[in-house]
Order: sequence, then C-alpha cells, then structure tokens
Amino acid sequence: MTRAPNPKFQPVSALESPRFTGIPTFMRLPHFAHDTAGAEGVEIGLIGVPWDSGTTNRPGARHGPRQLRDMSTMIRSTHPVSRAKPFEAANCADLGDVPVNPTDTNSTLGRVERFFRAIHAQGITPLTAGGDHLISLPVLRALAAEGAVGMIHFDSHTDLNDTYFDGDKLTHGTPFRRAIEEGLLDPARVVQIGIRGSSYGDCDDVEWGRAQGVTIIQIEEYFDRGYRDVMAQARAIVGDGPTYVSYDIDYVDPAFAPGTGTPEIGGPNTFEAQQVIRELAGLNIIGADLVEVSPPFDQTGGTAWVGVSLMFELLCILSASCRG
Ligand SMILES: [Mn+2]
Repeated sequence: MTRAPNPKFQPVSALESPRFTGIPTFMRLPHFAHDTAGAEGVEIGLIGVPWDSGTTNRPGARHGPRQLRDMSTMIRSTHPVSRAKPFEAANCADLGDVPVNPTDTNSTLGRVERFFRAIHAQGITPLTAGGDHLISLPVLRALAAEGAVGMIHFDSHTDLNDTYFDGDKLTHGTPFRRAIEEGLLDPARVVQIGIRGSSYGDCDDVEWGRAQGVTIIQIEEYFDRGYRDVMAQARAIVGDGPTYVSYDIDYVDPAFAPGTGTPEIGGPNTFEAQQVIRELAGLNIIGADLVEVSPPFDQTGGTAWVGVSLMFELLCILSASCRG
C-alpha cells in the first residue's frame, strides 16, 4: 500500500479531462492487449466477455461490457469508506474483450479459457465483465487448473441446474453444476447468497447443491439474519484458501437493476449490494466477475451503473488482496 503509484497504470484524471471525454475504457484505465509488451507489469486485468449465447430467456448481455465501460467513466479513484485507492495499490489495466464466437458455445468456451489461462500464467488477477453467467465456467477452468477453489456467489439463482431443452448442459443456468462436476469448485467451500424466485419442478438445483455440500442462503434467511451475519458465515466457509467471487447483477432487486436476463423481485437494494462486497476484505480472492447486465432491457444505463459501481467495490477488495 505504501509503494508509489505506477504512472503507466493510472486512469485519466477527471480533474484534468471531464469524465464524458475520451475513449471509454474500464474506469478510464489504459488499455493493453494481454499478449503485448504493454501489458507487462499488469496485476489486475479488467476484461470483457461480450457473449450471451448461454442465455435461456432474455438476451442482450453480449452488449454488457461496452455499456459497462461507458458508465465506468463515472468512477473516481478513492473508496469513500475504506479510502482504498485501487489504482495506486495495484497495476490495473483494461485488457480488452475476449474475442468470442457468438454462434458457437464450445468455440467460445475454448476462447475464454485460453484467454484466461494466458493471463493466469502471467500472474494477472482478472476482474471480468460479462456476458451471461456461463462465462464463469471457462474462467474457472483456467483459474482452477491447479486444484478446486472456493466461491462466494451472489445471485437470485443457484445456476446449478443440470440440463435445458434437448439435454443441453451448457447454459447460463448450469455453470456451477458443471464446475463442481469437473472438480473446479470445492462444494464445501461454495456459498450462494440471495437465492429466490419461482423454481423448476422440485427445486432440483437447490437440492442437488445442498447434497454436494454447497451452502445456499435463500433471500428470506439473508434478510432475517442481516448481511453482516451472513457474510461472517461466508468468510468462515471459504476460509483463507483460494476463492473466486461471482456476482450476478440479478442479485440486486430489479427496482435498481432491471436490465438483466432473469430478474427476480424481493432482492437487496444497491446499498446492501455494496456492503456484502466490503465484507470480503482480507480473503484470498483469485478473481471476480460481474455478469448478466443486459443493456437492451435498461437503455437508461442505470443497471450498468450499478454493475460498474459493484465492479469498483470488487476492485478495491482485489487490489488490497493482491498486494498482500
Ligand atoms: Mn446467475
């Protein structure tokens, strides 16, 4: 925290050039392709995965990263509570978008995995903007290559379903079932928070998850206990082992974040949406994502603004945790 900020990785200052000017990279950071010399020294990479072909209902998350970048130009440099200065604490850069294949799921999963394997080998911690929630699967395939990791997952849905339609195992409702089956996640170190909404059949997703050892905290329990108590439990469950954070924007009540594929009422407001991230401080977090922002369903950009504000919260946690 005491080292001098690296001038190469500073965002454009809004005190010098107004925030509506310039090319909208994530948080006005410099952009470097990960496989070029410019990316040397990057510690946290902000990456877009503009892909939504895993979506089973309302599409549009492929347009998320671009609108998130646009709205992210409103982010300033210092956290209001912790006073964290993530752009000084770690070398952050916009590493661009993964070149996805919008017409082929397996091709895209391969492209995303290769991209994240490369940046993982470079020692870069990813903060990813989706895209629909299936993108977390290839990210985990890359980051958990050395062994199963834990996960704190904020969402209305478990995303632990088995199949859709003609037995399709790869949709945005199935990524974490696949990740557990593939040994990428240690279910005893997985916590899902905020689960709600009508369910398929006999809630097979919840039952299967609990049978594997996943801790699933439905929204009724969350509000009964309060976020501090719930997050204390989440911290204890993941412990100090490597932990991924996956944040679906539909965790937030659709009054605040309507621009998403599968909204569910009865959720946390934006204040609690921030607080739960602040409770992650000090954990061993190996990467994080913010997924399911669908700009066509909120053309005001309000949902994307909520999304990038949560990405800034995540960045403050990641930058502290990657500096040690
Ligand atoms: Mn989800």
